[in-house]
Order: sequence, then structure tokens, then C-alpha cells
Amino acid sequence: MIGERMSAVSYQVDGEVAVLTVDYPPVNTASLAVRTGLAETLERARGDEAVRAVVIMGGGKTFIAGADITEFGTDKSKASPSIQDIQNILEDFPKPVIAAIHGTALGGGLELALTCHARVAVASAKVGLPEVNLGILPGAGGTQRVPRLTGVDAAIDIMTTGKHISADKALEMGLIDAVVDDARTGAVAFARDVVASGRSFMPVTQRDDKITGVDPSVFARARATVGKKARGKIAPMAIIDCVEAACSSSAAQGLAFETEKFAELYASDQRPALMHYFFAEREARKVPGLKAVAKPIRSAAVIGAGTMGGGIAMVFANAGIPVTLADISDEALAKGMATIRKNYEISVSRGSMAQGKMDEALARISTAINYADFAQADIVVEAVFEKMDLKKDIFTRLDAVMKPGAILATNTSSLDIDQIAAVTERPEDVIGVHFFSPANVMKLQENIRGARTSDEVIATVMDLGKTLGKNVVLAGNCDGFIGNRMLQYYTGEAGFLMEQGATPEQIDRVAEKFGMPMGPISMRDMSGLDIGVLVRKERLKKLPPGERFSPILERLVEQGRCGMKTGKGFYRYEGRDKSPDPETTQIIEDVANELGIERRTFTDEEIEFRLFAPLVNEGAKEIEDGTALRAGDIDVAWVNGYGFPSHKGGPMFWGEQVGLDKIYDAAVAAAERNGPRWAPGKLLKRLAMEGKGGRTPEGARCHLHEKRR
Ligand code: T1G
Repeated sequence: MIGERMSAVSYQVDGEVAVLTVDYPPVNTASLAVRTGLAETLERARGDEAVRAVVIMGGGKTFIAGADITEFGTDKSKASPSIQDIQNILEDFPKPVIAAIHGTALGGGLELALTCHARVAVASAKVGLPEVNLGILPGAGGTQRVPRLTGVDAAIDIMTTGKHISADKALEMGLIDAVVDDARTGAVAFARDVVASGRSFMPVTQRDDKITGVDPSVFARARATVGKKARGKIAPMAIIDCVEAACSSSAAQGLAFETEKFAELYASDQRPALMHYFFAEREARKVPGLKAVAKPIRSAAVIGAGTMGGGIAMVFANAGIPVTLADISDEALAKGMATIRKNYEISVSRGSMAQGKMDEALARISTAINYADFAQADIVVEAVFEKMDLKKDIFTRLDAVMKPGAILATNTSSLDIDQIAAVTERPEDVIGVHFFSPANVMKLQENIRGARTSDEVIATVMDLGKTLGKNVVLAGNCDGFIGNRMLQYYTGEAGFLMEQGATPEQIDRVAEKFGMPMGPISMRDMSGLDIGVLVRKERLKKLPPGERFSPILERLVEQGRCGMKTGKGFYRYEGRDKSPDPETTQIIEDVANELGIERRTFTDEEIEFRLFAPLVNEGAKEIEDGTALRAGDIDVAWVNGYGFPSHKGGPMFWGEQVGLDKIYDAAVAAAERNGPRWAPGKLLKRLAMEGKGGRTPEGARCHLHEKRR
């Protein structure tokens, strides 16, 4: 084999097959350098008489992972050759070109492969079109080529979810032509067979000019089902439009329509928000200045077999880490294990988990009552009730039993990490690892550093998050950390709005229209009003004079209205079905009368701003005092821990788009209405006075974030 390195794409000849290898770490994005390299090496292969076929593959860990998002908004993304230019070369190429896929072929990477004559992949490879997660759509022919290969239903599912498809599934769907043991040798052999057989290929879009025989009702059904999950995202709906165009117009017209829809999405507010979120999620994994190396976590233990503890045990088991679930009695453990088994059975029945995977995960979970039984675990996560005395007792016992170097983590949602660490002889090994309920579903892992937590322990739990399939953020130790410290303003304002005349139903409707999975009132009913009163009791002790919470919550709990679990809270429940309750209205009116509050009606816009603006103000204070490292971390916490719509970028990005001066004014008004802790912080005031914020064209950075640096 002879070979020369040419720019980002190397050229080697293996017999009569030219192998073009894309080398553009870390994920071989279709950057200008890669596109230029592909054009040059394809031309070289075209002119090389000894070459009778071509293989395109990725170097390092993956095939081409898509267009280079960092080039968006720069001249590079528009510079020739474009992805489409390369696709045109491939579709007209006089010699067979085989894509050899390992790692991932995503977005523009898969779209390039779809214009090769054939595609082979190793069994561990994944393919997908995740553009929808960036607020755009597959803009290099994916919406026209994929349905021609997989059919309409599968195409809509792949592109509106952005999910990764395994090689076997891709073969079954017609996206690839063979699964091979090794990408390079398998592709070269496939290419040689093609040459020997004289097999010819027709470009996908020429196989049938338009897709026929599709029941038009499939699109109405898709719009209904996808629309419900989209919660206001516009890209999924545009994708359905493009697939519909593939069935009603020629390939050329369909490609033109796709380009038009891509441009519309690109110009929308959702695209910069989702691209901001994409980078924020990755940046949140990094702790500036942290040099320590993560320790391996090969075994775990969880204390508390309740809802949280059981969910956390599942998270470790699902990640392949053996875990011991501990509680105080066999009865508690049996109850906890029964809940875990039931959760897995539901996943299997829904088809989201194979029976074999469930059996493997369950086999990784053991139970214990004696702490000595899990003393050798690399990490132990305490997940018992939010009572400081109970946690201190547990950490005292852990300190006496756990092996040296074990990480002692607490799942507390707001209590003081340093107070817990202080009962041990090893505060450097103590850290907060806060999961959100249900832990086996919610993606956020909020890590909280204590004053004496070591860098090595921080690095380890930050790294552990990726293993567990979570999105991590690192928070400073304060009441409520990043997420819940802000949540009290969101739910607090909802209480004041009800006193002042907004109804629970209106408040929830406005929040859900904004994109939240459920409104703050329904969320309260779901999590239990009595829990809310308990947390408030602690918080009320620390509130300075002049501050208050609305007493509606306490009044409801006094009347046994604790939420869905008691059949009534703010709403009345028949199972999970809720309805407004006149009794609640009366309780609210009584509170307003006692407080001498004159009630009035509210517009939806006013409610929306009063619910979400305080999040930005408190978030800015977290950046100021170091509780949050970056504005983007706060966005990651809220998207993954509370369901804040990612197509708004997260609360901090949303606040930037709205305009920090407007957020500042809202904070000044809130302080007059609700009390001094609602007043604007220094950072927000400074940025507002500087006129920062407003619709940021590329939105790659939050000014709040930049100011932190
Ligand atoms: N562009 C630029 N940088 C990217 C990138 C991309 N597409 N994908 C990843 N990175 C960076 C990322 O920011 C991180 O940087 C590093 O690579 C490692 O990423 C025409 C227009 C491929 C599954 O959406 O899903 O094609 O933090 O930590 O966990 O229709 O990266 O190291 O500085 O995620 O191993 C479509 C997005 C683009 C794929 C690898 N493609 N990427 O996961 O690594 S739009 C995507 C991923 C498009 C076409 C349209 C994942 C991965 P840093 P990582 P990973």
C-alpha cells in the first residue's frame, strides 16, 4: 500500500481500491478542511487508472459526525466545496464509492454516505440524523433520501427524534448494505466484489422520482403524535413537511423544498437556542482549572431503598456497575426491589428495554442491611429522607466502615454538604450527587462540592455522570444548589399570583404553553404539598424579615390536601385525571382577604414573565457568588432537571434573548411586590445598564457567562 497525507483526508491505495481516510479530530466533522480534502482525494482517485473503486472512512473513533456546527454563521460554512458539492461528485462518480462506517455517521456524515454507492458498517456503529436537536433538519438531502430507503414512517421517526440507529437496525431498514467485522477491510472487500460483479448503482434520489403509494393520512397522524412530544419545537414539524414533499414532488423539487425549510429553521430563534444548549451541555462537564484524574468506579452502594434510592440503584445497574441497595429492614429492601423490578417490567413491556438487559441489570443489584457488606464499594450514595440528623448519623457510620478512598456522596436536594462532611474524618471524600426523581429517567446529575471536597473526588463524580448517561453540572454548596435555589422563585411567584387573582389552571396553562412539561401548580401536586411545606419550614427559618411565602400551601396541607397522592391538592384527582376544585378557590380567596390583597385578572404574557424572569435574576446571582460556574450550566440544570424547553436554550439564554434590561426591570418590580431577596443582583444590574442581551444572532455565548470569566 502506498499512501500520502493530503490535508484532513489521507489517500492510500490498497490494490485497486483507493482508501480516503478523514482525519479531523475529535469527531471528523464535515468542516471546510474535510470537504476540501474529500474533493481533492476524490479527484485524485478519479484520475488514477489503477484505482477501480473508492472507500471513504473516518480515522480515530468515528466516521463523519456531521457538519461542523462551530462553522455555522461563519464564512467557512458557506465556502466551497459544500457538502452538497461533494454529494454531487459522489453521485456522478464513475467508480463505485463505498462508505465504511464505524463510531457514528450522523447528520451530514450520514447524508454524505447516502450519496455513496453503498454503505458498510461495523456492528458497533450507529447512524442517525440528529439535526432536530439543533433546531434544524437534515439539509443535505436526508429528508428526501431516507424515506426512499426506509419508507415514510421510519424516516419520520428517525429524523424527528434524532435517535441513533444500530448497524443491524440500519441494515434492516435499508440505510446500509452490509455489517462487516472491520470497517476498512470489510469495505475494501465489498468494493472488490462490486468491481468483480460489475454491479451498477443508481443514486437514491433517481431510484424513484417520488415516493408513491403512501396513505396521505400518515402525515396528519405524524403531526399529531410528533406535535404532542415536540412541546413547541418547530423543526420536527418542518421535517414532516419535507417527507410529505418527497411523496408529492420530484426529487429535485423535494431537495429545493428541503433547502427552503432548512433556511426557515436556521433563521428561527430556536436554532441558536438549541445550538447554545448543545455546547453548554458539553462545557458543563468541564471544571476550569481542575487537573485531578478521575478514579475508577467499579462498584457502588446506595442507602435508602425508597423511590430515589431505588432509582439511583437502577442508574448504576444500567451503566453496568454492580450496586448494593441498603436499608434498615428486609421488608424495606423487599419493597424497594419490587419497585425496581416493576419499573424494569414497564420498560420491557413498552419495548424500550430488552428482557435480557433487564435480567442483566437486576443481577447487578444486591441488597444489604449491614454496612460492612458494602464497605469495599468505590462510592456510596446516601438517599434517605431530607432530615439533617438522619444524614449525619448515616455518614458517621459510613466514615467508620467504608474503605479508605471510597467516595461518600449524599443525594440531598438542598441540605448543607459541609455540615454532613463535618461528622466524618474524611471531608475530602464527601460530595453531593443530586439526582432528580425519577432518577432512572431524569437526565440531570447535579454534583455539589463541599468546602473540603478534593479535586480527585470532584473529577471522579463529574466523569461518573457520563458513564451513568447523565448530564452533569457542578454546583457550589448553598441552600438549593443551582436548580432548587432558583425553583423557589418560580413556585413562590406562582403562589403570589394566585393570591392576586390568577387561577391555578391559568398559571399551569401558561407554563405548559411556554414549553414546561407541566405547570408549577401541577408539579406541586405531583411531588406532594406536604413535602413542599417541610422544605419551606427549613427555608422560612433563614428568610430575613420582610420576606414571606404565600401561605396557600400550608392551608391546603392543614386540610389534608397533599396533592395527587391524597386525591386532592390544588386540583381534585380521579386517578391521574385532575380538575379545578372550588374548595381550593375558596382557600385562595380566604388567604387573599386575610392579607388584604385586591385580586384582579392577569394576561398570559404577564404570568409568563412573572414566572420565568425571576429564574434569570437568581441565576445571575449564582454566577456572581460562584454557585454556578457558567450561565450555560444553569441552562443545562434547568433543561434536564425541570424540563425547561431546550428550544429556548435554558432560562439564562432565554433571559438574554428577552433582554437583560427587561429582566432587570422585572426584578425591581418583584422586589417591591414580594420582598428584598427578589431584587436584581449586581451582575444583572451591570449588564442591563450596559444594554447587554437581546436577540443574539448566533447565541453561542451568554453575556452572563462571559461576564463570569
Ligand atoms: N460540530 C462541531 N463540534 C462538534 C460536533 C459538531 N457536529 N459534534 C461534536 N463536536 C465537538 C463537541 O462540542 C466536543 O467538543 C467534541 O466534539 C466531542 O463531542 C448538513 C447541517 C458525535 C455522538 O448533531 O452527537 O450535519 O467539548 O463530547 O460524547 O444536515 O459529539 O471537546 O471542545 O459530544 O464522544 C449534525 C453532534 C450536525 C452530531 C460524539 N451532527 N455530536 O459524542 O463526544 S448538523 C450532530 C454528537 C448537520 C447536515 C446538518 C456527539 C458524538 P469539546 P462529545 P462524544
